[in-house]
Amino acid sequence: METDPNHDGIDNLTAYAFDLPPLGALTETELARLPQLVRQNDNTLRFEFTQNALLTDISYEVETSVDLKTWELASSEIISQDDNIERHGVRINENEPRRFYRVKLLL
Ligand SMILES: [Ca+2]
Repeated sequence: METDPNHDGIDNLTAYAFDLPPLGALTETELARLPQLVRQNDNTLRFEFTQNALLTDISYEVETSVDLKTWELASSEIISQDDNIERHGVRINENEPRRFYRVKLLL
């Protein structure tokens, strides 16, 4: 089975996890559900992503690394909620020269 039938670079598991439609072109609003850095009104940076609280067959772990080799768990907090759709965020310390973040999906 093809994991990316619409060839947009987002496989079906990722689309499912971040509440995106698996087919068709994604809107800007839908794309914003994917993990990304978001500049806040107070000029701080946050790593944000959206998850559907009703999904019980998948879990999310935010990981962080300084070298892309060793990863450690980071804690995210719910920054907004609209029914079952939760927006999660991790505050970025911009005093650090470099740090990477990712969301690990666990089935
Ligand atoms: Ca796709």
